[in-house]
Amino acid sequence: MFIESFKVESPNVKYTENEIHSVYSYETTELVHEDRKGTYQWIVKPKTVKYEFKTDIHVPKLGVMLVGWGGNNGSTLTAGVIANREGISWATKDKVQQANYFGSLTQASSIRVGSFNGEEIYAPFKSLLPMVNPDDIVFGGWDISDMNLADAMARARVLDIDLQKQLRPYMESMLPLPGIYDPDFIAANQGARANNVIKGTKKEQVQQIIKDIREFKEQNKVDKVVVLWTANTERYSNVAVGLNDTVENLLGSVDKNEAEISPSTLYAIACVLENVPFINGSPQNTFVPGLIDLAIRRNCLIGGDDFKSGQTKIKSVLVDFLVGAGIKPTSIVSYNHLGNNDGMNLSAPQTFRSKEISKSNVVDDMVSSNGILYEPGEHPDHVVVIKYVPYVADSKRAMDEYTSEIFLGGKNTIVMHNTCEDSLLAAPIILDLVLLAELSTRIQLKSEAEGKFHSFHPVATILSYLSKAPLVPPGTPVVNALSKQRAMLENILRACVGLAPENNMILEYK
Ligand code: NAI
Ligand code: DG6
Repeated sequence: MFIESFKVESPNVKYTENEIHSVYSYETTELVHEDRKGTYQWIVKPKTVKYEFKTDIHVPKLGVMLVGWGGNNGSTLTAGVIANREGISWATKDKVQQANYFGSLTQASSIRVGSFNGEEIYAPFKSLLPMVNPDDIVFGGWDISDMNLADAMARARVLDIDLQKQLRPYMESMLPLPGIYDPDFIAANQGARANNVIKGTKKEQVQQIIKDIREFKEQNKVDKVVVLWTANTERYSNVAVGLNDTVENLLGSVDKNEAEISPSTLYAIACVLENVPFINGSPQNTFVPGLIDLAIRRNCLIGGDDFKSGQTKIKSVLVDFLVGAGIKPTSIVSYNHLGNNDGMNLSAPQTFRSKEISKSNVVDDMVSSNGILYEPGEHPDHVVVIKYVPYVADSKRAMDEYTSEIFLGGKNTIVMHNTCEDSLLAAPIILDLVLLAELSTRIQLKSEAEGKFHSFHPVATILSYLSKAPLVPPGTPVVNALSKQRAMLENILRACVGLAPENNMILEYK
């Protein structure tokens, strides 16, 4: 059975007119490796830590500024939100289609809240805590191409033509602000669309982005802004002592107009200085060490990297299943071809390399979790191929071959083929990223050992479910397995309303 909303009644939860306050027992373990009578033993001690969570229930008017607003993802997301807000329906060759938010974890998935008369009861994910309604988001942003959003939507060739016709009047007047363009960081084939660029030194470019954010906030009367990079994949920038390894060196390099500071890092610096959350939806190393330290110092949310939309999402489910079932993946080969502008940009070796890295590291945690299957340091062969095929446009083809060793040396090969508009997968993920980033800035917590409430660590691991290569604070484990990422996010939000983590035990019926 499905219910629309619920309220938790518990001595551990208090709803006031400003916040939800919950007291939460975190059940965890402490490990020690000790000499016990001459032999070293692992001792596991279960422990309970008391936490308190405080969630500000005032949902702000949210502005979202996209870097790369006029790209396929940016135009598709903007179009999709307007279509939902305006309740637009359109004729396809199959049926009359109604706008929806399918593919969004927050808007279209559900959580289990309990059992009632022997029936499982589910509620919308978004009913857990007060969240911004995506229909109310005000969009803006930058693009190095000056095309208005209606023409950008047509250029993307993603949406049905009848829908495009209805959306055009809403989108014609939406014009991207000039962006920071540096041809050294993206493919040379992007030069032709760069007709809308910010001039000046890197320092002046950062100042311009700050000015743009302030003006956007003011003009649209929004309470909060989140900035998200959905622009071209850049090449990796060099990380070097004296260049970008510390806050001082990074900011000093901007002052000195150092060539190696990438556009994405410049946008991110501007956001952190302005205390505006910044999320990176592409694979490059925008978050150089000096920038991560700056975000930590200023307690400003940063998150990324690279949207986990299709092939990698399935990989982080399938390999988790195989390794979890005691089956040993030994070779994973992932091909994809696509014909949109992203594919064209990725046809250059240096930008492809950024994507290859983020697509390749996604099975590490699953492999290292099973020492029965894998020797220390052993890894499956893992190859990623991306080809640009203009004809297929945004309709990406992904082909995967997983070969595994099974019982008694047998081999099992699974082959998968997936065809899908890439931007229709990415747009709801972008939505979730900005909605969850905003929500997480309204949550405070403290453990029993901490005197004061504090926000989550500024490096937002809570967004991992949506990222191919989750950015984590130094010394924090990276979790790629999709089910664990979802459980982490859901269980933290449950904790904020005093609900126990979903443990799937259903002991009531045992
Ligand atoms: P796109 O090429 O259609 O859009 C990117 C836009 O960014 C273009 O309009 C371009 O003019 C603009 N741009 C480039 N550099 C800029 C800068 N420095 N400042 C402002 N604007 C700039 O690409 P698409 O398909 O929208 O993808 C965007 C990004 O998202 C890519 O990096 C892609 O790799 C990444 N991504 C996409 C996924 C998907 O499923 N669609 C999944 C994972 C990541
Ligand atoms: C080709 O790989 C283009 C990329 O931008 C991908 O479409 C994107 O990274 C999505 O990757 P995945 O592996 O999540 O489908």
